[in-house]
Amino acid sequence: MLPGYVIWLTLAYYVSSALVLACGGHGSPQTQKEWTQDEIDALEEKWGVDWGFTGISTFAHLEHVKCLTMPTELFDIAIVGAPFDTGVTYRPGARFGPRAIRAASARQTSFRGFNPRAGINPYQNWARILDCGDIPVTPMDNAVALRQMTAAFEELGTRDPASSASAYLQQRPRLVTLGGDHSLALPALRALRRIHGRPLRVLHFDAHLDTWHPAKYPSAWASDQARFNHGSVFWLAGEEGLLANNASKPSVHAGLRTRLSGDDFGDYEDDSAQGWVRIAADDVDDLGGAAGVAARIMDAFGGSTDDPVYLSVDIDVLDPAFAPGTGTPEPGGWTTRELIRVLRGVEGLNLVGADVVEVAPAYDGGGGEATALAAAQVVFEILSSMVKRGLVDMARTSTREEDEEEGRVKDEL
Ligand SMILES: [Mn+2]
Repeated sequence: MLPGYVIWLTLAYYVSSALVLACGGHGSPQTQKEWTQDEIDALEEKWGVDWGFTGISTFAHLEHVKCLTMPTELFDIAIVGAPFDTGVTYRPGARFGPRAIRAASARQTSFRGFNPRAGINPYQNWARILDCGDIPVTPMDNAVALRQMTAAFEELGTRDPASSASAYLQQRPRLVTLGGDHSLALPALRALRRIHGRPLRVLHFDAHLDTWHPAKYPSAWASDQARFNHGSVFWLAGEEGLLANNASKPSVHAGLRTRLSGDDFGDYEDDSAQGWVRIAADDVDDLGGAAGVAARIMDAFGGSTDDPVYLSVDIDVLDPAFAPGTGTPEPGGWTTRELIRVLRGVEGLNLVGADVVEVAPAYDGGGGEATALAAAQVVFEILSSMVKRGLVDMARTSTREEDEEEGRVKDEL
């Protein structure tokens, strides 16, 4: 005996099929119509533009391609989510960071994307910027997750660039990762070290050092796997030779204010031994504001150097008043405006990769999206800087070529 609903469903199917057949005389189905380009264009004009609050959530309404399964898809800048959060020491939840940042980026659109602080619209310039979706990182096994992220970054970063401008400059596509906890910086640096064939310099915004010697987490339960965590990520990178750090080419932390281990400055000594320069959150007062912090950073990098730089922004660099939704909040941080101004002040750096990490929206409270909004703005500033630096590189390269040509002409005279 069939259940009653099956009989009703079967009956409904036959009745609707009969109706479709009966109505067949009204013309061929729309799917078989031959659409002209003009008609398609008219549809695009009527329905193709999204409001900030409409549409499927991608970063800044950018085109979404799952780039890892589409190897022929080219881009100049990839935005990719790494929803990994099983390397945290306090609040978990940054696996929901990428989707929160995408949602909070909704008011960014290419047609209203002009960045008045930078003087360009990164979405309407030479670079093809794609939302490449997420790396499907396992939450079950951190060793596998590390391999997955490394492989994904390397695959995306070795792809040919989309624009002739990038190709002209012989540059690889740039990667901007939405975290995820800070652990993801290790696979990113491993991949970039291989892609660029040399160690990188890091500009690291954070309340914390993240160069903690793993042995400083006290435990009777010895574990090699536990070394890979969000507080030791740059210590590991230093040990692996991924960082260029030495006295003349240091990496830089900015926004520090964390408590240290034990009862001395031992953590700072470990940090200095790995070639880092430290700028504290309080320095924003002593250096005369955000511009002074930016100047100190540029001074440490030696100006607008060609050295490949990885920019890593832990959103906890902001005060919990501005970014409460994060893994390890520390009172006494910068305002969002101060961070934006520091980022604008260092736009001359050669950013080959970047991340915005530790956005844990569950702690944002009240649905106001404060932390994710800040993170989305940081990504916007990073994109602006990457696109702008590309323009500078192009101008410089063509000037150099002209100079060489003129030089040759002079030689002939
Ligand atoms: Mn941190």
